[in-house]
Amino acid sequence: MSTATESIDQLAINTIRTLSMDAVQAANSGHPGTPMALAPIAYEVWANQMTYDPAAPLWPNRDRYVLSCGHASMLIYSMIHLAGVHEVDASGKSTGKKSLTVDDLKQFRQFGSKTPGHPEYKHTAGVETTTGPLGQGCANSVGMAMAQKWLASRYNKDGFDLFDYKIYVQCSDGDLMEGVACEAASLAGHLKLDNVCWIYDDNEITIEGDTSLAFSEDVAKRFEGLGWTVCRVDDANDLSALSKAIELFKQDTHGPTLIIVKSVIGFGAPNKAGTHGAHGAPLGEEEIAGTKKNYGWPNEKFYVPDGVEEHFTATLGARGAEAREKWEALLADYRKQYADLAGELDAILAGELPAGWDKDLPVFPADEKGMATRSSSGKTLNALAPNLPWLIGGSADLAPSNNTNLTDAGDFGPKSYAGRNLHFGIREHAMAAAGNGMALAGLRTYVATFFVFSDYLRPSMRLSSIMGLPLVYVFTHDSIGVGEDGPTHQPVEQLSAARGIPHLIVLRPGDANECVEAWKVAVTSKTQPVALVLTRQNLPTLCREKFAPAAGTAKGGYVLADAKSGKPDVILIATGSELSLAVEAYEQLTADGVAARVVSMPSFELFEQQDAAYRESVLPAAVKNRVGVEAGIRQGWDRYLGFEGTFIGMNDFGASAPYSLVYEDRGITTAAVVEAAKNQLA
Ligand SMILES: Cc1ncc(C[n+]2csc(CCOP(=O)(O)OP(=O)(O)O)c2C)c(N)n1
Ligand SMILES: [Mg+2]
Repeated sequence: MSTATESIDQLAINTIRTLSMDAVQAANSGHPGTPMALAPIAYEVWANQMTYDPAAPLWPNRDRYVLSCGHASMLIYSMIHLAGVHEVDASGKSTGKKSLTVDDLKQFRQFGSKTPGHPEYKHTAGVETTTGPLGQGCANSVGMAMAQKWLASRYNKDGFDLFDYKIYVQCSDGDLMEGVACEAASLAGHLKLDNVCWIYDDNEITIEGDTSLAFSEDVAKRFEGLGWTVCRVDDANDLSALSKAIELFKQDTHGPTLIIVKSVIGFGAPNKAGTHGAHGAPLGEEEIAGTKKNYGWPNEKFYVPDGVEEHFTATLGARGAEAREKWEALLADYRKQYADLAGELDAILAGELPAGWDKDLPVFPADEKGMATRSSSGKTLNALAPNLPWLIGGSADLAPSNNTNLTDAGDFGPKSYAGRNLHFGIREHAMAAAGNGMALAGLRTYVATFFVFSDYLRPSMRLSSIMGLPLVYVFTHDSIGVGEDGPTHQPVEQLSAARGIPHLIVLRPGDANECVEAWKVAVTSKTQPVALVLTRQNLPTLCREKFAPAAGTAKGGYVLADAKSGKPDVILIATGSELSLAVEAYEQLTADGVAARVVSMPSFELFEQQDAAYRESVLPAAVKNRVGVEAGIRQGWDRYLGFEGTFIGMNDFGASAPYSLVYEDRGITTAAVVEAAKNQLA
């Protein structure tokens, strides 16, 4: 390394540091110490290792950089600024402007800025995924790596290596303490994902102090046990050691790589190294002035020395542009030879569905005995799969119960990445986080488990929503209808809890044909995750000549059966498995001369998206006699029932017994609905 390069390296690294210090100071909040210490690592990855074109931040074959320790957000913002990453418009095209200007850095953590407290996907070009909840970025990266492998298996051809990108993750003690990252690491090791590299900042400090307070395991041994290649860099400032470690990763074809790097938090600030001050709070003006003096810098805020941006343009920029141009030429040739596959790629990247995706969807005939919605879901999924080749997913070891297996689609595993059946093992949280990573690549991904275990993956489901990723959650065994497995396996509050996540569409179809409609909603959703909540037990398949068409499902709520006059005195509202109770009650009430209406309400969220006139037509404000029935808690139902409505549902955990007995015991029965309706009228 010549002195000239050495000095530009150091100049660039110190610029990352000073920008981070200045931004945190200006915001008077945030973490300056970690970006300062990790600046050389980010520098090495961006300037010398990643294949990434700042002018095309969404180029499909770009290497991904994930800052899993999102509290160090000024690190990625400094990189985005210095590397000159372009802003993109809604269609993903460069606007030619910078994603982040110095002014954006000055607005760090301010309302409406492009530099929020933690990195947010879609908000800032150059941010690949939303991070902040420790562990999530690590687990996302495993899904990103799975997506790369699958894309390569399906679309790479001889002479056409369209997908060979790698994923670099910077992570911290907190990331590696989190269970979700360990689940994901275990999965990555099993799958032998040699395209993902975690660079772990072993700085021996977290918020409460020295990691020895709570963390004394041998991380290297753990990861070796998980099937990772582990290497060490003793000093985060040693660029040549970092470069060697990353070279090892690039050559390793055995599995994922963990690079354990020793750093000192706040390195570069003379006095605050290792103190809380450098950790979760600004350094202070005096400290910053001292540091800048040490660097031989002017005491100027947000100062970027000449040559630094140019250096990134000459390294990352030149390398990335060349690779991208080559790739685009390659894709143009690919188009000629593999027009159909190229067409698929266009659709994937645009978030579109192929023509005819819905042509084989089933229509289920009326049937008293009926079938479980988990079964109609499995049939629907298998009718979709052949016509939607990038529909891919799996379960946390419950595929036979969730009915998520795709016939003839093969398994995705360490020996072949071509299959579309994913096997997450019993790792619900990592499953959802990896699902997010796959959805980020444009794959129509679904993940599955028992509904009660949605609690195990909830933090990642929340992030699907925050990021606007249309990940599909297939949750079966949706209530006390589970029966004999008992209260630990019977969801009670989970429906209400799922509805509590903004933007998540929760859909609990009431029969087989509503289930088909629910899948249509799921597959066509572009910016909202969808949770399908499905039964274990059989439900009657309603006669759609007698009752309204199941297409009403897409509106979230619809009039399934009405009073002859069209002017009901009482409205019965039900979801999922309780819909048939409401229908039976309706028939009894009608026979007794009561003017009743049944509203099927598979999705509160979709119903709320309808205009006021439609909602009024389904639930006329004047009709105050209302009965809601759902085998869950009342929370959330008051919106439709008001103060005076009656709710028939759960207010305690279930019990281990044949499910019909549990329903009986908890008073969720047709007779109870009839009685409640009559009491309403009285
Ligand atoms: C899931 C989760 N829990 C808690 C936090 C709050 N938090 C932010 S940073 C941090 C710990 C920081 O320690 P470390 O991960 O070692 O990062 P470093 O301070 O070394 O940069 C915590 C607990 C969080 N962001 N995510
Ligand atoms: Mg730490």
